[in-house]
Amino acid sequence: MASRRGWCSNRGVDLVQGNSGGPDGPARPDGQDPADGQGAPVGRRLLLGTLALGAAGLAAAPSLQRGMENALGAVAGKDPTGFTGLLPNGGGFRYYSVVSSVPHKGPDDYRLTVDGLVDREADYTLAELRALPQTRLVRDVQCVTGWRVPETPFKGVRLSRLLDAAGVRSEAKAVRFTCFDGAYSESLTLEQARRADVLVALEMQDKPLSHDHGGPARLYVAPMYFYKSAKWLSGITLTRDVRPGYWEKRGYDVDAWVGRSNGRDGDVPTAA
Ligand SMILES: Nc1nc2c(c(=O)[nH]1)N[C@H]1C(S)=C(S)[C@@H](COP(=O)(O)O)O[C@H]1N2
Ligand SMILES: [Mo]
Repeated sequence: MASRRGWCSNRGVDLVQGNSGGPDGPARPDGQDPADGQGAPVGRRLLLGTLALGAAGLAAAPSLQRGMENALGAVAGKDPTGFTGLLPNGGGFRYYSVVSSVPHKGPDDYRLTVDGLVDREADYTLAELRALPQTRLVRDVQCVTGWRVPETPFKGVRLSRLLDAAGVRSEAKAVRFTCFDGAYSESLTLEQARRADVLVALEMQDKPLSHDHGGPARLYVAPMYFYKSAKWLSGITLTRDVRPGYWEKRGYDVDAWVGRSNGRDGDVPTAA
């Protein structure tokens, strides 16, 4: 478990990390409090180092960004998986981003590319994605840090449809996802990616995906912890091997089945 210390070392929101756990349960997959220092001298040191860095980062941030962080900070809980605040009217959802600001994209400038080990590269506009057959799924959303939102509808295009359209070459064994926030990434094996409950989601809770929730399009991987569901999706690349994503390079499981990974065996699976 030692390798998992210090996951939270990223944003200025670390400034609010005194109240570990927040209103929604344990802050870490193993339920330990990273700030209590008990049996975790390294974690404690890392957290304090982060506090200093976070404060410096915040002081240097442009004022607009600072304003946003303050607004979020007012309602922020704490969480190791990124900069977080409760979303107003979010029905229990938390807002996550590993960067402090993300460009807004819509029908005029959103693009989703499919490339890598494919026969036909593709570049979809939002209108083109909307014109494809849509699949609606209703499952619980489960974050690896403990919070869960029951029966949340997601709707969008099955990822398998986009893969089939691109003609996946036989050498391809995995899929890498990139995001227009410029920082986040995710990955799935090809077999996982072809599951019927993996979508490029355009709607959540029966409304177009809001910017905060990763709109206009995000990945939605129903059977896995929510960090697999990359927001602001912009690229789908077929690769030979699984390339660990942003959080996976920082200690989270690549195969992130709810209830069977990340040491969270008590979670009820979100899909069959
Ligand atoms: N691009 C991007 N996608 C992301 C994240 C992120 O920081 N950036 N955080 C992940 C995590 S840890 C969670 S729990 C969910 C949160 O989604 P929400 O902000 O819509 O609640 O997004 C996942 N996808
Ligand atoms: Mo998360």
